Amino acid sequence: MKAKLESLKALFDAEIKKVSSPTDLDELEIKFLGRKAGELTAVLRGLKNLPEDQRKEIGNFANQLRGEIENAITEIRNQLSGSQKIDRFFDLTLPGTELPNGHLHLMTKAIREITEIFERIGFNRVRYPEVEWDWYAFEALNMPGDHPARDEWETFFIDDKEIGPKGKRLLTPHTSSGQVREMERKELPIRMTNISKCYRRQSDISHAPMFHQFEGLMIDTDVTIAHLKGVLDYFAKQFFGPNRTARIRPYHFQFTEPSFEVDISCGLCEGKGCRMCKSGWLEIGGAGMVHPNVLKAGKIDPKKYSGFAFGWGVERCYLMKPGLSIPDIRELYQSDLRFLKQF
Ligand code: FA5
Repeated sequence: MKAKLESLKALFDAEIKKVSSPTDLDELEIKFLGRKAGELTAVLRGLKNLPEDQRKEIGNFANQLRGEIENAITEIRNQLSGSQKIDRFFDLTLPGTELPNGHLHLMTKAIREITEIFERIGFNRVRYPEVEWDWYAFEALNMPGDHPARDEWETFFIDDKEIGPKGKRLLTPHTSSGQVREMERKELPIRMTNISKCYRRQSDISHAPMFHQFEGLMIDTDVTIAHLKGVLDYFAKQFFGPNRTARIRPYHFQFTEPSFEVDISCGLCEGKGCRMCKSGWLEIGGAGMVHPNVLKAGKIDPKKYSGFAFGWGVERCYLMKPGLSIPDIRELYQSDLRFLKQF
């Protein structure tokens, strides 16, 4: 048996020298180590029939030989694949593999566009906390603790029991919470846009539990509704197109007096009324003249100063742009690349 193994070794050493391609090597491997008809495999299988005293010695020798054959085959395989790479024709002029190019999320683009439009007329972008005190989100905005108007803001509270000097903590349900913070922080006059995430216990095709609002606030001496209307018209033209205008309708908010709802003329019928808009106008959000109680909460004298504020949803506003048709607002936040790549 040992003699048979030695002749196998001599045969392998001779044959591996003749190998010149991966196919030759595969054939050699099968010839010696193949599971069915490999010559060394057959010897290894026969070990169990040897007398006890020979089995150990011959077994060791056979296993050592198998290790040597395996190593030699691996080494030659590496050499062959290395040399193949070098031999292969390499065309330097071919274009490289292009890495996929990402792009900004639709809402990031919208926020940048809105920021720039207001910057051009001197409104600077600010940001205030998303985890807010009840005081800034409601109390300072003329909505005392048990006021029913609070229900309209379907709020997420952080911990109902934890009440500090500024009330409970909550996820801010609107960017109006930045109004009094801005009044506390800044010298007058104020011209700010606060664009931020807002949270409400709402979820359907036109409501997302997390969405964005942008809030405009201007406070100075002698600010009137005419200034508000001028800014709204300016925004309508810059954001939606030169033929669009804004209109205001009476409404009610606790923190503005008088209060309005703002509509933008429909882009399809330009205010005449069509199947899409019915009335010729599309509702965009709320606005009004800052309530004297809110100015007082921000330590501003309402006899000397006045101001306007407006607050709209970024998503709803952007989806009103011509040519965009998104059936469910929540799709914006499902991170589905097939959807997001379209924009
Ligand atoms: C407010 O939040 C007021 N703070 C707006 C305001 C500011 C009025 C300043 C006066 C002065 P309202 O709840 O209507 O108002 O929300 C304003 C806009 O936010 C809505 O018109 C809508 O575009 C958007 N919005 C509200 N809830 C959601 C939601 N769950 N998902 C998406 N957009 C929403």
